[in-house]
This record gives sequence, structure tokens and C-alpha cells, in this order.
Amino acid sequence: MADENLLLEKDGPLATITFNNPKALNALTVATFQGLDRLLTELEKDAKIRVVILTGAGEKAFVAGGDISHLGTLDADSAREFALLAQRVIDRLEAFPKPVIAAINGYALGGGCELAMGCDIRIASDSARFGQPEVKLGIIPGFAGTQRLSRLVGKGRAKELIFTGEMIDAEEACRIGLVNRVVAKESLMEEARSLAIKMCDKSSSAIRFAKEAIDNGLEMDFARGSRYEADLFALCFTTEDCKEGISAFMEKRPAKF
Ligand code: DAK
Repeated sequence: MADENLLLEKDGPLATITFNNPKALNALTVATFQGLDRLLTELEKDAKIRVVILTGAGEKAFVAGGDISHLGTLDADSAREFALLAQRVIDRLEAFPKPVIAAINGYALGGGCELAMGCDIRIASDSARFGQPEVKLGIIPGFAGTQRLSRLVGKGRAKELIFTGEMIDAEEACRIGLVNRVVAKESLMEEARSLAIKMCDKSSSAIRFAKEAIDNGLEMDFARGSRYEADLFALCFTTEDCKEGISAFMEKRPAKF
């Protein structure tokens, strides 16, 4: 247990973090982001953990956004401070050296959608709903939603979602590339775990380098991104995993990473 609004469960190589304030549809507070930051520090150091799954408690929501009940107390300085804290933690999630899967079990709105977009892979239950409803509150997405949504689904679709504040269902989210796949509500966690397990017996250093190549390379032009990939490719040859992977293939045995 990390704090009352955040649960951590470890099961072999998998860690599951659950946003746990179902009465308020798991709305995010300053404490949630601080707690998530602490959990990421713990999971980064824990060599046994190879993949992290994020999900929401209860039947209705992954995360229905930032906690609106705190919004009215903000001035420009405190709003900026909160946005920067949230952005820092979501950036950390995106750059986390192990894969992070969002298992989206219901509403992923506002800050909840922004949090999910900081994960490497999003799997949605068929009951999930997505949106950036901030304009209904007279604000804009502040946890890098304007940046990640447009990169993920394109500028036009991002503008449509952000300007209207309308929700879309899981099938539509999948169609536009906001989620990787949609599964039955009952099998969401099983699907997320079985996807995670497929990564656990692979080289963790290779996965980390591939994640860096994709995420950082996307912010470069093609030539620089390819050059950066070549540098990371070269770095693989300094790892034990590379020796083991190649030896295992030559010796016709499964690799042990
Ligand atoms: N914050 C706080 N409470 C929330 C919440 C939220 N984002 N979303 C839902 N709840 C609470 C509801 O107020 C209700 O509480 P009670 O009345 O039972 O006490 C409970 O969760 C159940 O929600 P509903 O009764 O509304 O459930 P429905 O099924 O009828 O509707 C809904 C579900 C997801 C359509 C609806 O709850 C909804 O529209 N929720 C708000 C979605 C939204 O606009 N999200 C926020 C986007 S803006 C910051 C704080 C906040 C933010 C930024 C900074 N600082 C402290 C600096 C906000 C950022 C955003 O994400």
C-alpha cells in the first residue's frame, strides 16, 4: 500500500498500480502524483519487476481527471505548479526504463486520459470512455494532453476532442490510435498481464533501448532518429543480454535473460 489513493501489488515480474478513490472516480490530487512518483522510484530500483500495469479501482473509472473539487481554490501560480508536477510525473512514466501498460477499465478523462497517454501501451475494456473535457470547465488540458494527444492521433482529431470536450468510446479510441486494443471488460486484467508476460522473458536492456529509440527518436527528424537508433544498437553489444541472446540462438536453446 503506497497511500490510501494508490495501491501497489507485486506478482513475480509484474507490478500493478491501482488508482484507488472509486467514490470520486479515482480523480487525481497532488498527493496522487507525489505517491505515484514514490512508487516509480521503488519499482525502478526493484530488479525483479520487469513490467508495470496501471489501472483504476471500481467498476466505472480508470481516472476521471484531476480532482475538480480542488480547482476552485487555485490561482495562476498554484495551477502552474500543479500542472508542472503532473507533467513531471507523467514524463517520468513515459521515460520509465521498464514497459508501462495502461489497463483502462472505464472513464479516462482529462488528466486520466493524459496519464494513460504517458504509458507505452493502452488496452481498453469495452466499457472505457475517453475525452479531454477541460473546455467545459473553462480550462485546457494541463498535463501535456495538447502535446501527446496530437502526436498520438493527429492534430485534427486532437483538436476535435479538445475543442468539443466530447467523450468517445473504446472502439473509436482504437480506430483513431488512442488505444492499442479493446477487450471484454471481464478479461481486461488478464489480457494486460498476458501481454506483460510476453515482455518478461525478453532482454530488459534491449526493451529499454528500444523504448528510448522510439520515444526520443520521434522528437527528432528521421536522419537524426536513425543515427540515434544506430548508437543504441551499438550499445546493445556492450550488454550481457546480447551475448546470451546470440549464444542461445547458436546453441539452439532458449535465452535466459
Ligand atoms: N474530480 C472530482 N470528483 C469527481 C471527478 C473529478 N474529475 N469526476 C467524478 N467525480 C465524482 C463526482 O463528483 C461524484 O461525486 P459525489 O457526487 O458522489 O460525491 C462521483 O465522482 C461519481 O461521479 P458522477 O456521479 O458524476 O458519475 P456519473 O456516472 O453520473 O458521471 C462522469 C461520470 C465521468 C461523466 C462525470 O463524473 C464527469 O463528468 N466527471 C468529470 C470529468 C472531468 O471533467 N474531468 C476533469 C477534467 S479536467 C488541479 C485539479 C484538477 C485539475 C487540474 C489541476 N489542481 C489541484 C491544480 C483538472 C484537470 C482535469 O483533468
